[in-house]
Amino acid sequence: MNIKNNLILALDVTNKDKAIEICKEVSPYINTIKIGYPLTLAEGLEIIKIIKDEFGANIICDYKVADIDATNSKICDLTFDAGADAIICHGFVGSDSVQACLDSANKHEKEIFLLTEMSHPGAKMFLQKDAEAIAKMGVDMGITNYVAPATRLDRLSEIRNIVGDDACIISPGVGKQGGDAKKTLEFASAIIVGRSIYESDNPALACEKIIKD
Ligand code: FNU
Repeated sequence: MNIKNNLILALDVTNKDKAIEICKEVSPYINTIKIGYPLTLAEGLEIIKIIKDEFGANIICDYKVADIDATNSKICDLTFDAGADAIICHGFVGSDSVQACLDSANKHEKEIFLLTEMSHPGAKMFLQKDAEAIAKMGVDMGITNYVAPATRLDRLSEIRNIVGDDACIISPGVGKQGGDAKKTLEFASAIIVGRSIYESDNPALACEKIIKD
């Protein structure tokens, strides 16, 4: 996936008009938009195509897919049929569940991003101890796209070591969660930024600052 300025917008607003307004403002800087549960639950799956068609953006659906294989298949099929270019899937559920996501992506000629360790403090309670094993599982499965935290650069660096230089790592946690854009991009292929952009009085300027920093 070609990610302009190595910057992905997390479009976690809960209203279509607001979502379109933000996308318009940031479109000179951003070509890849992450849509998660807040916007999807507010506006329905149709919002994927609306944003994709209006802005020609890559859409990554952040549905953190984490179910049994049969259910994961259905979730991924519906998401790709709705127009998503990629979907974020949890790794902790194990290889059979992740394989179902991968099979759906391959069938639709789309991509998955495997979530290793999350960026929030609570990730240290359970997920962190298995994050390296999750990344190794991803490598064994031939997965080339990952999500790893901007809030703990030592962990991000460790995950980069495991998945290799050719893998694409997208990294949330820059800005409101405390992560630094430039330092994160020493290890990550792209950063994911939400509130620092969409809550800004001037989202375009916020993008510019992040890119220049
Ligand atoms: P912002 N996100 C995250 N940490 O923050 N998908 C993770 O480990 C992860 C994510 C998402 O803090 C989060 O849901 F796997 O406002 C939100 O959409 O910049 C975005 O990344 C961060 O938003």
